[in-house]
Amino acid sequence: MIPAPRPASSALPASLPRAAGTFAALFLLALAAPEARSETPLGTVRVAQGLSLPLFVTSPPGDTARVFIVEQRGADQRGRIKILKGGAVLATPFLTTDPLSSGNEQGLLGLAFAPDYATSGRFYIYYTDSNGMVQIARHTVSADPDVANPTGTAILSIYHPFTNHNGGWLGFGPDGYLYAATGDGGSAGDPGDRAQNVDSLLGKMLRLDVSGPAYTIPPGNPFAGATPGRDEIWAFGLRNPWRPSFDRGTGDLVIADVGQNLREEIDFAPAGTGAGANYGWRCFEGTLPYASSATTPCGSCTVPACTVFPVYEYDHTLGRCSITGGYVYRGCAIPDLNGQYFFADYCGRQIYTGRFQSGSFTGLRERTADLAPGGGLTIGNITSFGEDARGELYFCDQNGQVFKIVPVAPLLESDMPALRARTALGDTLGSTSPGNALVTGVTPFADPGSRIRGVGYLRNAVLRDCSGLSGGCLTAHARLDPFDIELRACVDSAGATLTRQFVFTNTAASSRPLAYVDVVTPRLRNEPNSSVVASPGSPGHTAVLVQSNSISPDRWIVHSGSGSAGVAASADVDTISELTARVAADQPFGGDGSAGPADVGMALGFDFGSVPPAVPETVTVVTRLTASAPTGVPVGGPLPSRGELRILSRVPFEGNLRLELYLMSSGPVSLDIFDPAGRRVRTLERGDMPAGRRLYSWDGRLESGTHAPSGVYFIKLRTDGGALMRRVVLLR
Ligand SMILES: [Ca+2]
Ligand SMILES: [Ca+2]
Repeated sequence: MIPAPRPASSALPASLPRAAGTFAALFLLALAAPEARSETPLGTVRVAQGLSLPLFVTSPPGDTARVFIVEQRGADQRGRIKILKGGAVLATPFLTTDPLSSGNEQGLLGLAFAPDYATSGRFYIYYTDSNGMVQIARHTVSADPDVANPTGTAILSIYHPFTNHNGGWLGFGPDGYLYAATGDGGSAGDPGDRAQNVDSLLGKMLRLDVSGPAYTIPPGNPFAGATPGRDEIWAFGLRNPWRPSFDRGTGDLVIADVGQNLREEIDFAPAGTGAGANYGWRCFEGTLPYASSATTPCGSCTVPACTVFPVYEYDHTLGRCSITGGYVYRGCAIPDLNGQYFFADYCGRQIYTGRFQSGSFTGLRERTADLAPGGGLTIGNITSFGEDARGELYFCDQNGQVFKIVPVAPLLESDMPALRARTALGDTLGSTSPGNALVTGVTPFADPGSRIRGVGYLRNAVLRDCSGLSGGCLTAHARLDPFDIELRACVDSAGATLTRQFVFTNTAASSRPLAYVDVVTPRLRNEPNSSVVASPGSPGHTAVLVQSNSISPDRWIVHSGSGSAGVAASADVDTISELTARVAADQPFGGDGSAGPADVGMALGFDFGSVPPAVPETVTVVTRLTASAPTGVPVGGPLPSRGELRILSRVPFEGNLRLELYLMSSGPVSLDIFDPAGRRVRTLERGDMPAGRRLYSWDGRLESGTHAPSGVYFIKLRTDGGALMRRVVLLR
């Protein structure tokens, strides 16, 4: 179990003073500032049970299909990593370690996937081996993505004198370096005075560059090189850091450090800071003086400027005895929890939230009752929190259970960038980087009747993905204060249409203005004048845009939409340079001055005027591809006599697109993927091939390895006997 009951400390003075413990913000042009809203009720669902001492939960970056659970130790003393996938824990572990040491704080303690795990397959584990040594090792995934190669490579070994206080957290920082939190070596009161000793790796936060075969010291490590102290150390003065984390939204580092007998604490380092920080132990337990140190680089424990005190500490009342650190919530299922840090006490089983603000921790709130799972289930001693690829939070307990924190009424699952990315078929306008997300799917505009003025974006928006994809339909739920938005987008292969329906509901107490602009940048023919604009109908009716397609000029896209009664519609077409200029003039957004790679921008606007509270307003937009179905249908022309290409996956596809190539006779072949602008984005095959059948899959990535945006792509097979194309739709 984690952690051990602590022996009473003889170093503790008899009397000590009790220290005092001390939806994304949307940027809207036309709408009023967001109003205070009632908070989403929280709940807990059990997602796994029957595990053997689970004590960590994580996912590889971008892997929204799987959650990995660390088992500290089984009856055979082996640690395991198991995969939760499709609602069940897979029978075959992802990884099984050798037998480990069996102290109740020992075993397999940490797991971190490399930021480039999708391509490198590298991940790192932290464990105590059968001799009690702390080991950090690198492993790699096997050809089966659900199974790791069993044999790892030792990265770092640290002698550990006692069985307790092993630390055990691993995590990659926003700087790409691996951070590892070690404990002070154990026993009680840090008898070896190791946490203050910068020649020891114990009681430290370490920072390693693991991008090469062996680790190297990142530039900027405070004790690197000739500076006295171990080069690996990032920060020191920690007792038993149990579950630090990086805030995925800000890059801030949070360290929960388990105290001795009086104080549990949370240390905080804003992003880009914290090098060489002395978090105080064993000079201080929390803010309470604890003991002297013969090794502190400060020369003495009484140099206050030398110690970074916790931003929050609590005492051992209420049955509390050991902090379990968690995460700053950055998921999308519970937007009003954005920025709230979750943590728990292992012994008292309380769960709390609060917010890091201007160097302090504010708004502490107990969530234990909120998160009671009900249904006869009880939460045991909480050993860890976890964060999945979407930023949703989990926690696990010593009874073998893993719980997920969920909204009781999951109405709001997505913010706007995700909505845009998932729905704008063929539309890559705008960056999907946090803080730079153009909102082209739904956006208010300032001046009714103006052109694209009012293309909106979410200031500080974080790209998240809680959308649901079922059949050919995507559903998403968003909030653009004060409007709730329900989205349903469906691809009809037979009808060759994409139908998007938005239902806006004003949640404010009074009427509010609402306007909707649908910006489409289909990157059609390269010359803007090829666009044909059919004038919008009279107010309250339909607007139609027609453009030809650069890939196949004989085909046409008809973009039409209609609003409810009294809605004014307008339509407009811009070249990309005009669009960029408009966007830059209206809403400059940091770090990305380009509206996107599109050649032509089209905008279709609906102005609802002033919308009363609680009246659903609906917009339906149909994008029709008149000459071909949007799914796997040959683009046209005679098929090459010597080859055939079939799409095996259901389209639109989300993960892997499976293809079957059949060649009648051997010869040169190229198999490439193009975007709608005709640019080759990925090559799957190039060279001579024998006759016969061969399977391929496209993982939805560009040649650079990054994820291709949602949209239309063309798979082009070229043989010496001709070429053919298949059209597919990728939805993220
Ligand atoms: Ca050094
Ligand atoms: Ca401290």
